[in-house]
Amino acid sequence: MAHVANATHNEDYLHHGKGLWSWMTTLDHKRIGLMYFLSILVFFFIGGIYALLIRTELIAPGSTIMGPDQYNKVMTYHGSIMVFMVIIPGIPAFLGNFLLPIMLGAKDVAFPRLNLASYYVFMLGAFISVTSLFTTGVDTGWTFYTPYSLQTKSGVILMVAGAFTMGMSSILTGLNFIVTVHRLRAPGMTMTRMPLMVWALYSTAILQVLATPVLGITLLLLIFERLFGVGIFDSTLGGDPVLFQHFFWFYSHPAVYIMILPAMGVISELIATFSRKTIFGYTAIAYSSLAIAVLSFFVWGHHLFVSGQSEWAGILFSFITMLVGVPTAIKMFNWVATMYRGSVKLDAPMLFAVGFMFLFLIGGLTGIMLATIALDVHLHDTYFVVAHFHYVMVGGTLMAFMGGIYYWFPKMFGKMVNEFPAKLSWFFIFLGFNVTFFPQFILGSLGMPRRYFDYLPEFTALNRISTVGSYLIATGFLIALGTIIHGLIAGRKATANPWGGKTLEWTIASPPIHDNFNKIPVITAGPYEYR
Ligand code: HEM
Ligand SMILES: [Cu+2]
Repeated sequence: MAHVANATHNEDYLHHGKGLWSWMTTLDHKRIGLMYFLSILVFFFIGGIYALLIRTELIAPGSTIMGPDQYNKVMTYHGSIMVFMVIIPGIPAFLGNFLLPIMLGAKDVAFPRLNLASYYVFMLGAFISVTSLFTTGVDTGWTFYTPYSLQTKSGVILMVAGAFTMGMSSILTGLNFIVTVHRLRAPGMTMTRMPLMVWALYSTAILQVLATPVLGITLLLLIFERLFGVGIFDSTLGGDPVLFQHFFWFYSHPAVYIMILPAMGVISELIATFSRKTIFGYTAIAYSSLAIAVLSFFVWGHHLFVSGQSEWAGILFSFITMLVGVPTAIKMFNWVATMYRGSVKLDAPMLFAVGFMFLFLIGGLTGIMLATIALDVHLHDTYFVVAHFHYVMVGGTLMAFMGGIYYWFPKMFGKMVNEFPAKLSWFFIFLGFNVTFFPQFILGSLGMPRRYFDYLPEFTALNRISTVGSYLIATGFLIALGTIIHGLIAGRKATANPWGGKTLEWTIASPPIHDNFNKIPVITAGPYEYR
């Protein structure tokens, strides 16, 4: 056995071990990353179908394709799938797993078995959540707010137990990444020589490990309360429903940074490579990731401005929330400064990076608006909020995710995708996104509430535009899917470094060998040495 393994060690990781079983039992971080990719892709298309159902219902006032009960469920599944099964695991578990060890000059993550276990725990959680579909369904929205989530007769327990389980997976991945960064860096790879993607994944991992347990406990309490009537959140039993909101957002605000920090890491890599320049303000970008991670623990109250918290608490949370704007702006300025006088090449990955900067800027600035208490009293729970968080999660995270996929695709599969359809997919996604979500800022400020299946007739025109936009986005993602499948089947062979990147993954073969490196590299300089 041993000599067979030795003989094949220089084979690329895709062919190192054959058959389904060798994939399902693999300890290779690269293969585990790809297994996440496939799963997340499936979830994303299911979540996307729910999105299209929502928007189609809202194409006209009154009931068009479903009734109010069904709408609430469709909206809940859309939100829960997209958050817990797509955007939280997306970049760290897929791109992170694939890249982190390679970027550090390591053969694998610190705990490969735990890494595979995390994948199965994630799938188990997803499975448990999905079984709730076979009950009467969940209609609470992805936030599971009490007291409604205690009263509604539906599969809340299953959905929540699934989210709890996926949370476990997220914690284990975070733990694995933290230890990997501290223990497995190649000789000479000091912390300040790590690629910015690694800094972002590291900051994210801290959040995953520290914040996710709070969600876990909260969801367990919710399950206990439903099963045994223990009286924690239910006021008729002496509990406090607002306590749930505090607990929930103590996790879920950091969770939005679990979604966006890795995206910022991807963007830093793309901007450096496609501007052919040493990244401007490396240290500032690296530490601003940590600063965002720390600050994100002290802002949760901005979700409770109108939930009856004290005025002082509101003012404090408002102030701290605005502080997050500082490290975020530091990143923005440094990216722009890197592009300035660089030889910028607008290949498909870079188009997504530029799209990210544009859309995330709008998402971020409208966040500052929402952090202003007086404005939030008006905008809370309106479509303004829906537009804001989609600009962050889709305009931000998903754009970076797509850019990252196109950028690292040649490394992963040893093949190129065609530039033209890749650019075309960007065009449809970018255009469709703005057509869908920009009108929602206007709808929200005019007072259209979110989470309703119906609206007043005067909101019809803007809603219709928004729905057409969602079909454009869907077209864009279908083109992207086709581009990727075509690349897999018929793509040109990729060289080791097709984009001229400078980080370690571009020094090894495409696709990499099973052990990543023939010889562990010795690092003598920073990650972006262009001249
Ligand atoms: C790409 C096309 C998408 C479209 C057209 C779309 C559309 C919508 C719509 C119409 C709603 C209902 C808003 C409301 O009534 O409150 C909604 C809710 C939501 N969406 Fe999306 N969405 C898309 C993608 C995503 C993605 C990628 C995410 C990932 C984070 C996401 C996360 C959410 C969340 C968390 C909610 C809130 C659900 C709730 O209130 O429980 N969406 N979306
Ligand atoms: Cu928040």
